[in-house]
Amino acid sequence: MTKGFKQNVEEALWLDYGKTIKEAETIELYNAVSKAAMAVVGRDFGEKAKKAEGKKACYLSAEFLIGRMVYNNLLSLGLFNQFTELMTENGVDFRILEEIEDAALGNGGLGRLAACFLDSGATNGITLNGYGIRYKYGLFKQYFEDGFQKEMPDDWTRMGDPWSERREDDAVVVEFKGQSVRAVPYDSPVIGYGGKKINLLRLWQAEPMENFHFDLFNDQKYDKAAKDKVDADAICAVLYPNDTTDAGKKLRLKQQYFFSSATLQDIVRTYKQKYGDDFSHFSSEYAVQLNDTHPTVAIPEFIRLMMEKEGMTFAKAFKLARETFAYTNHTIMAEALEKWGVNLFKAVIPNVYKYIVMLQKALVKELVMLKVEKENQQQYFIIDGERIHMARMAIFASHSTNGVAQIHTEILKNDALKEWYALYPERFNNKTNGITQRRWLALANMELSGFITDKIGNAWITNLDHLKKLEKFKDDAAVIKQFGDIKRLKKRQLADYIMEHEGVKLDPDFIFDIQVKRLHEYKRQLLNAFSILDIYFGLKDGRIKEFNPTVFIFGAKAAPGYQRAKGIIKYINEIAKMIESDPEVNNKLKVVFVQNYNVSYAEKLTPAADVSEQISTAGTEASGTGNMKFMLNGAVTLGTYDGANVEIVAEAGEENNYIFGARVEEIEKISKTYDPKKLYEENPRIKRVVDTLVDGTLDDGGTGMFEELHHSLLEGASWHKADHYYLLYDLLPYIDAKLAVNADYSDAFSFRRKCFINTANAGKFSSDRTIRDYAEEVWHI
Ligand code: 26W
Repeated sequence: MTKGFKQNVEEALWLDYGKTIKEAETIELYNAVSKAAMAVVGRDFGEKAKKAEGKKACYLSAEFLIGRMVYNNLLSLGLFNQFTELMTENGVDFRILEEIEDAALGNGGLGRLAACFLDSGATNGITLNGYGIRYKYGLFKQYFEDGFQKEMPDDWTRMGDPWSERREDDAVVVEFKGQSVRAVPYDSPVIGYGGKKINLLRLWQAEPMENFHFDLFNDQKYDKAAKDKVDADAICAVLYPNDTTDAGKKLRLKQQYFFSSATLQDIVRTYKQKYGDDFSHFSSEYAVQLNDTHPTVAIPEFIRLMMEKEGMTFAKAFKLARETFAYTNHTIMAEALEKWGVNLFKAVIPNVYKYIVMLQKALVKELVMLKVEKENQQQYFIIDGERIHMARMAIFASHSTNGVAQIHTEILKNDALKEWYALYPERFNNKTNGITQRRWLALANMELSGFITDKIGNAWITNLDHLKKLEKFKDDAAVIKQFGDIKRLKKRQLADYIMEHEGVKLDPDFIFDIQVKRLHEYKRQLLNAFSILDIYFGLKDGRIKEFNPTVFIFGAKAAPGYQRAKGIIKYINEIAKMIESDPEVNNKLKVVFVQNYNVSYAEKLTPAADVSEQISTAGTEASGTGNMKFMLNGAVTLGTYDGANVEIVAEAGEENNYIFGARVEEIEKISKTYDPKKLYEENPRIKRVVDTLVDGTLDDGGTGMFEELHHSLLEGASWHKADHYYLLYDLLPYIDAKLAVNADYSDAFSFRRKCFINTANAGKFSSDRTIRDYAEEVWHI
């Protein structure tokens, strides 16, 4: 079979395009390679995955940030080497398929986590199938114009989608008030490493019940004839439609119901093929994991299906729901805790609202039974006045609620969800996030992979704890040197890539200090910017004398409607420009903000970092997963005591990382009396950097964005107090830590040794461990 792969590629090329490998366009090559690999997978993978023996976990997620699929799938199938050989034989660089675009069906961490989990499920022999939406447009493409973010649509299937199969025969109908649509599944294989286990990623596409109303068209009512299609298309058009208006909010809710309902109908149908009307085995056949609250409407939908179609009582359906569903919380940011207006909900899915009312009644009954005083009950209400609280529903009607890092779970238990923890302490548990080492080391950093395998064998690919065996080399100067040389090579490669894509020249002898993640105030990219400005002034004033040349690299997308985040991007781009044009410092300091940061860019950036910036305000970043990718690839973390950083330094040692700033307890203590203006007025260094926002040092093109940022730090706004994320509070300790990293870099051996120890202790952060914990403790698989 494997011998045939190369021939199959050539044959597919010839049959479909009449071309040889040498003649083929990239896209043709891509389609032929994918097709040949899909032939190895087999057309029946979807059926097999759906009907796999034993309990099946279903991961319901509004996002799957898969990135580029082809290399990963070739690796998993054991075809990667044959592929590269075939290319080499024909004089083609195997990296040619890097032109193929990412499947960017997600925003950030939550979506990428879903993708890592699927990889780990399949690799570990656990049936874990993903269910979501086949968006027509993924997350927007970003570019900069005069330093401002601009957005372009990401039509990711424009060149085809050879890794999916349309499964017309499995289509189901989803009903909204005044609209019915067909949900048609597109199935992609999730191939476990070694190719033994293949799970399923099923993405639903909304289509009109009838594609075309011939009669209307005949009556020359052309718009009407096409209307059903337009309305169906809207459901899957984009990820997170702008929800500033009611129409946008409705569309969001429609999306959530669309994929939740389709998935449950699908699961119930498959179940019934096996057990008929006997639902006594349901919760030992299926576990449903809700990836944040986005698919929570699946719970009342399940109860509806059981009662309306299967004639079950509410009590029985509710019990089954609780046994089946589990909920993961990914953030405590208030604005991300979903609530729907009752009227809006009723206008979209009145049929489901009924079951939410039943859940609310069951809740009150249980509160009484658990002896919660009447005056304390309202904080639990699923229907609370005019709002439906999705997180409350998810906790109440499931058997498990988990956070995604130890500190995050503690905050859920003791603060954000403490009233629920008091009620159901046994339901709360932690599952610290992880990343798949197949993509983030084996594929993204082949040089380091080769080095590691050379030292300790290749068992780390499926058991990352093996990395610990590297520790015995930590004082071996030759090994550390080799490790450092690989880093230098990855920095060289990134520099070439950035030259090509951004037109910016980087020197691999600089320190590569990288902050890449969604743009959000709590992640504090602005704090990083301030620290760079202080260093810049320090270098010019002669306050900073010794300084190892450093490039600060940023990558981030700002949500299109998030003006403050866009202001921060512009600000950093202006800083980059100012420093670049200053001959006094531009040989030591550099700033580059790369455009269109995505999974594929992350695969280039992560291996090249010396310093990983993880500087969120303590208590705000649920976990972070970028922090783990950098650690695995041998960077030191410059970060706060937040999210998974806490566990990273517990594994790799505080002495091998750079932790600074206020901890959660300290922030809590000062929050009432915090006065950023006082800090600003009393400390000239703070004042100087903050005032670059308004004193003409940097120009926001007349938009008022910088002024607004300045105001938000010193005066606040109606929705947030001044400097809500404590930038000014942490600024000086942060700069001290940054300068400490910089000074430590001078001793190459001891710096690389720290990096090496980070890699050696990254075992815990494999998503294989996370998934095994979910399987055992939540899904009981
Ligand atoms: C309701 C709209 C919405 C949707 C998605 C708001 C916010 C989001 C985020 C993109 C959610 C997200 O990505 N959260 C991240 O989840 C990661 C995986 O658990 C964590 O590592 C990150 O800390 C958390 O921010």
